[in-house]
Amino acid sequence: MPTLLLIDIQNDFLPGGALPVADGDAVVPIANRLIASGKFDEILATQDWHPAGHGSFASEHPGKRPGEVIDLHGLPQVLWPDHCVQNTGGACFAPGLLTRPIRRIFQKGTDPAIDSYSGLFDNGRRKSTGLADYLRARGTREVCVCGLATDYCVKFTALDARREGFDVTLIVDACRGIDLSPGDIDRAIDEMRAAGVRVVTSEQMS
Ligand code: VGL
Ligand code: ZN
Repeated sequence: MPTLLLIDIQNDFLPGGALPVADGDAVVPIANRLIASGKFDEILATQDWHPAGHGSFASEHPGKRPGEVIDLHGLPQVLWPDHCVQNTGGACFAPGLLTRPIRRIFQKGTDPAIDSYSGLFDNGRRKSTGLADYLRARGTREVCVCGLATDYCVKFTALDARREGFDVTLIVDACRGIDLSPGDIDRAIDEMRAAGVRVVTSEQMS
């Protein structure tokens, strides 16, 4: 049976949060149905988990605004509002998410000098979160990915998991995206498909 990966279903990505994803709260009941479905061996989650003053925060770069792209220590970096600061309410899981079945949480974005969209590696692929090794140690071959945001952390997690040799399924209705440039979400889904990610709806999972 596959493992379900819940990506960044955190308050700051919900409507009213610091980096709100439109309709982001809609993934919670869908994720809950998947969690309770009995179709998954194991439930794992990621959390965006930035220190205050993270390099991806526009507030750290005088004169820059969220949405602008800068060079951050050699990598292109979209600047974001301050979000998911460690141990703040914004970094907590969404209210109502069935968190008890989550066996392990992998936190990312903890290094102030580099962002980490993927749940497996930072954006420079320098440091691992331990998720890939964890899955291999458990003998997991297939992961199903859902959460926030489709065009950032969900996409980078799915692509890294493919690159690491896992079978990857995107549960597309259990994701919402940012669409900083209109079409980003659709392009992200195309990119995942092209990399061999299976794209299904939560209904098709049953
Ligand atoms: C995310 C932007 C910045 C995400 C995290 O979870 O998709 N997006 N940090
Ligand atoms: Zn972030």
